[in-house]
Amino acid sequence: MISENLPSAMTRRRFAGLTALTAAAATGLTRIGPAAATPYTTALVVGTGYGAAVTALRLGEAGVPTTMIEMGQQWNIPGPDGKVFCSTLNPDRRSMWFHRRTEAPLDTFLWLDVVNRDLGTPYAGVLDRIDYPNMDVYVGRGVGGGSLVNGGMAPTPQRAYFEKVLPNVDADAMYGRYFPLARRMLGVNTIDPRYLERSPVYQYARVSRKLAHQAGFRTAVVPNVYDFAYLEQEERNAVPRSALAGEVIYGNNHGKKSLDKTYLADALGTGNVTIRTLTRVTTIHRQGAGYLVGLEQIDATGTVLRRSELACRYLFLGAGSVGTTELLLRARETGTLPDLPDAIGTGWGGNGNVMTARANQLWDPTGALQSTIPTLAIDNWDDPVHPAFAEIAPLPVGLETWASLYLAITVNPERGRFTYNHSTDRADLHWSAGQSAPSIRSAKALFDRINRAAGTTYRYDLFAGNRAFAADFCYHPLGGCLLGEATDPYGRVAPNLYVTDGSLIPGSLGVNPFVTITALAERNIARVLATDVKGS
Ligand code: FAE
Repeated sequence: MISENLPSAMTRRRFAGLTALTAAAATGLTRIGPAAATPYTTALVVGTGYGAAVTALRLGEAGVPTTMIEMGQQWNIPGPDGKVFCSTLNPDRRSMWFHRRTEAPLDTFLWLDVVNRDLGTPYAGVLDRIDYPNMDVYVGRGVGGGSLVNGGMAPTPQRAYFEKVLPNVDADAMYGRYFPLARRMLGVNTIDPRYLERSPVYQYARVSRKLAHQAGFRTAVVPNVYDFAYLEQEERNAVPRSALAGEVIYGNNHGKKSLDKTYLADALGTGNVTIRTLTRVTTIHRQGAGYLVGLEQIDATGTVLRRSELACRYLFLGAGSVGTTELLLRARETGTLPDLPDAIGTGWGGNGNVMTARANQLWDPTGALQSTIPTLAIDNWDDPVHPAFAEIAPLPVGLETWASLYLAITVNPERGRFTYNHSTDRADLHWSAGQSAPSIRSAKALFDRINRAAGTTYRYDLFAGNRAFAADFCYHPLGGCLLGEATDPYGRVAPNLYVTDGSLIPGSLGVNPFVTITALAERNIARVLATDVKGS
């Protein structure tokens, strides 16, 4: 595991952290760290996704005793098939977070109900879909958050658009320091152009690129955190297959530098950071200069094992756009933190996500064996009316489909809003079907032009209701606790209470978001450590 996924110059600290993660998994412990229960921790970080992982590492490096609380599992123990994660082709209970059926974004194939599977008893799987009226939000669950289930695409946003979205963030510091730091820490790499041109596993990408160029569009190579050198070895059968074995949204067993291999391993390696898994933060109260959080620990079948409380001086929320917003709304509306800003819950967007597919001509096959790791995008971002950045996605079903699939990121000025629902104790997202219309219009403008130039059509067999476009789900939830509105310019929402994840970004970024979430978290924690955090 170690040699395959890490740069050769692995630090002693990362090695120590990886060893801690592995040892904890082997013994089945849910708590990675000293054995005694901790009633108090100097810093408490909720979640283990991008913002949380950055924050924990920097706190740990500064010598601050830090506890991370993660509601999902640590994904390190092989199942009966010898693998930690299941594939998209053969999903089992490991796939979904307490769902009775898989909920892949495609509903059917050739109108047949062959994509999704019944799962039996609900289980603490790795991918969750949180369903709201008109919008389903996909998120990762486990040590590493979204990094466990995402496609690894790691672009940096266009500076001009970033400056529009976050005008109060110093772009010079972001582009000069924090974006390069994030890319280096995350292990971002780019496919070898010769491999991209010759490999049958990227035939699907080349076909879409050719048709995009014919229609007058530009394409771009998108960097990734999947190790492309490993992928090349997969194709030669020199190593176990992952991207070539249909693994991605339910986890990759190999090749991907998810956060447990990078930031989190480094954080644990500082010796100051521990992680408690299968534990959900439920409530937040103020206590003295710090906070008291309510915890609920479950086993992997969902049985509640224990409810407890943990006090801290500094509380960092990295539970993701939905998770962090829900925690703060609950605290404000149930009166445990009544003075939180009114702006909490506002400014939500799905990064203009819309999925569509085209049917190609018979002379344009897309390949039976496809890499699950996307590497090209159609870049129509400079279109003044219908800007879109459309990732060329695989359809790795193991047989020739002549289909091209895309996940487009569009500019959608609509914003949703969360409110707290007292009867369910959850946040409700208010998003109307009409609010997705601008995304569909932008994607349609792009793909209508490709279809016209190629003499092709959309696929209507993949999304329920014979739709060509699906904009009722997103992979990129953003907003809910906007930087500079619900928080101060560095994520402070109240004294010693900070937001550190995708909820800071106002609904749209123009590209896949995790590099930006990481870089912004680096920027914010650098300031908070310099000015707020005092020893242990
Ligand atoms: P996130 O990674 O969601 O982590 C939040 C963590 O907090 C999770 O581990 C939760 O289980 C945990 N949590 C939530 N509530 C609680 C609670 N109350 N108590 C304890 N723990 C809690 O947050 N982005 C890209 O840039 N490139 C891609 O290629 C890409 N592909 C994607 C594909 C899929 C299928 C999905 C679902 C997402 C994809 N994304 C991609 C989005 C990306 O993973 C996402 O923006 C980041 O993971 C968000 O990072 P955060 O730090 O905000």
